[in-house]
Amino acid sequence: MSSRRDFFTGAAALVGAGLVTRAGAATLPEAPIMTSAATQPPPPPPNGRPYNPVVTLNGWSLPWRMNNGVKEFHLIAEPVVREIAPGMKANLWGYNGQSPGPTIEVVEGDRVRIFVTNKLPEHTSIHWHGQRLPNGMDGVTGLNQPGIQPGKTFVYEFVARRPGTFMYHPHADEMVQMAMGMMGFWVTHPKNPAHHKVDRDFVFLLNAYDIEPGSYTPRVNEMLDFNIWTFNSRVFPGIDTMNVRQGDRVRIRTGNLTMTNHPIHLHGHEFEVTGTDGGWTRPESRWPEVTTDIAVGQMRAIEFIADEPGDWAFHCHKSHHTMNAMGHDVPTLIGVDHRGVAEKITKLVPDYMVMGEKGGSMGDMEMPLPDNTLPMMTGQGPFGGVEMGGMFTVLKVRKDQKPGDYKDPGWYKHPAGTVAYEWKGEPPAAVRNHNPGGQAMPAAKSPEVEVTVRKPKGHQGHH
Ligand SMILES: [Cu+2]
Repeated sequence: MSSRRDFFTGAAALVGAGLVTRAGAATLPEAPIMTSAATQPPPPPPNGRPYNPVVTLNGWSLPWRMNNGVKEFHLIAEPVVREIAPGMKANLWGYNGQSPGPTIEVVEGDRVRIFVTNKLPEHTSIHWHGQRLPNGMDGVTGLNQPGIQPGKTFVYEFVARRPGTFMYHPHADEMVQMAMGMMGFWVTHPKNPAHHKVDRDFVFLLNAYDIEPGSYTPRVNEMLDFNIWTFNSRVFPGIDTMNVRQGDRVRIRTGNLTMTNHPIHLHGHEFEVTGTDGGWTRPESRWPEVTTDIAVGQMRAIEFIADEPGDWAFHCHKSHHTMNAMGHDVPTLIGVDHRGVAEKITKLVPDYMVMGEKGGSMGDMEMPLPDNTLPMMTGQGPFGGVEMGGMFTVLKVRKDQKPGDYKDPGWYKHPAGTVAYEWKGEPPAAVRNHNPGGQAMPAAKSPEVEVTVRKPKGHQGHH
């Protein structure tokens, strides 16, 4: 496993270094490969202008080579195997060993040269979403450049003129290549590191896949019915938590490269949108929110002071986006007594379980699954099943989390008397609501149900 730290300290494990030699192109920068899907805490920049690095959730930032004042990066577009969460892997396309690709971090005013080598079976290109750049560097195949054919390397070069939050993705056979996971994050830091300074700066992309339970490769021609909703190609409980110190100013930057919008919701705090894909928002344009909707192709940077200690949910508010596959096409059975049916089926199929009679909860009862898929709603918390999947993680706010420490501090220890509890007093006498003057429901006569039919007036005897 190679990490950024390994790279900077010159450790071996640089799978990509061999590629450069094989290509015989001595001028190509190294293309480090990441083999782990874990969050790689950011080292400070080894050279160039100083900046405060971001933390990519379940991702990493791409090291560069400084060449006569130009920051040189090497991206390799290639098939990868991405662990979506423990228990499920997907055959995706990505960059440098992972999907999404590595985050690229540069500083406002940096001249940047990006080598892109295509190891996919078809042509590709990279569009630098949101950047000011020469038109011929914008990456739209056919419009701004020819496609990068398999085996070929293209060079993009421009000055990172505008500080802010960006993405990169192909503009070639886009529907297939993005459905396969080709995308990455880009941050251009302000020239003055004191500007827009925060204590923690998290980034990730919203992405989605259609992977049939038990299979490994996304269905690339899917238009709407995706079934795996991910933060950086991970689902809960595979998404790392965001661990911060109480009182930290926290920024979370998100870009949406799915095919639908996501109302992203934070518990326990209010935030403001301080940046979009167009740049920093003006302070007088901001208002407090606890949910912000992120449309397709948009980016949002939210900021808040993490002043409430605890384990706070952070998730997309579309409830089917906090579920994994197998949540589709299940009929609503709330209130339906199908015990008799279940009994008969159980005689034929032992262990058969009818879903949904008392709601959809499966928190304490996970069904046996085919290989390589995940439970619909899962994850264990300190009080039992969390019953979530997909786009869900936890913001952990702790008094004793050290500055620069991103390690998971474990579950929150609640002060005595601050957890919701079961009331155990005497129940009050039942009171029936007679609802005088209103339309009371007729009482059902067991076992037969009496149905009252109100006939329309004025039509009696006219049929
Ligand atoms: Cu969503």
